[in-house]
Amino acid sequence: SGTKIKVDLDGSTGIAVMRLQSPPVNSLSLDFLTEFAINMEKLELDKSCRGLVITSALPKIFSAGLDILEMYGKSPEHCGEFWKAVQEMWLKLYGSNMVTIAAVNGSSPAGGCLMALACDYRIMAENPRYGIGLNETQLGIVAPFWFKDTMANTVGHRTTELALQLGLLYSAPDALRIGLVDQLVPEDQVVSTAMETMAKWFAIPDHARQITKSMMRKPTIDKMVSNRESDINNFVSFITRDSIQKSLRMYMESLRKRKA
Ligand code: CO8
Repeated sequence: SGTKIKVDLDGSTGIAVMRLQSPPVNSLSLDFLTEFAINMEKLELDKSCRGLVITSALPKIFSAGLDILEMYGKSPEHCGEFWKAVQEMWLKLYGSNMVTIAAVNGSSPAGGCLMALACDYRIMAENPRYGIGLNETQLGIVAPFWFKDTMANTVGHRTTELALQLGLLYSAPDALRIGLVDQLVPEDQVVSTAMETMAKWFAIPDHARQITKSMMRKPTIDKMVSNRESDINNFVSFITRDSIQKSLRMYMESLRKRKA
């Protein structure tokens, strides 16, 4: 198995903890996404596993979202393969039969936010310096329809309209206020609270919960699956445009300048 994600399954509790450990910022590279998919497949098939907690092994950052370097200066073929892997991550997580809880112990922009949104429940560290949201427009790019749908399914249409147009990154308290996360706890209690929360979800019979989850999410998943090829084509033609490549370059430079 790989090295960017560490999974510990406790057979006695039925809970797997997935720790993202891809420094410096847990960006979702093609390698990372491939490892994620393999781990999800294993856990999904493992009858001793009923619940999954996703958290970060890095300080201050849950995930910086998609790896910008996978989208910058790359061939259309590479971009297409990368996008397919991003779709796969979402399909596996949003459609999981397990109880999935995001233990968001740091910042979680864009694709990081999508990953948290695809879980059943989100617990975030109460630190107001941590931001979460779909900030794509700030990079000059557009969140695809299924990012938008996942957000709207969580916080509603109007809030999503504001959040996506303005590319808002919400502080942890604001994220709680709009329902983007479900609960804030002190930083050192994010994972332990996720484990406690899991017990509540485990008290519900799996089959009834799974059918209900599927009923809520299937239309959104079906829509993406039936548009999967065109979504890849759209992404590739959009991301390889000169103007968009220029936006990405400027954004990466702004990240560097911010530091200097
Ligand atoms: N991809 C690649 N590299 C990254 C990324 C990223 N997403 N984020 C940060 N890095 C790099 C930085 O450039 C930096 O590299 P270097 O050391 O070489 O300068 C290194 O990681 C460390 O970053 P910081 O110094 O910025 O670390 P901080 O702890 O100060 O901040 C943050 C961490 C808050 C995560 C900050 O790095 C940040 O805001 N990053 C950008 C996050 C972001 O905006 N991600 C959006 C990615 S796009 C996406 O996920 C969805 C796209 C949908 C596509 C739709 C197209 C059609």
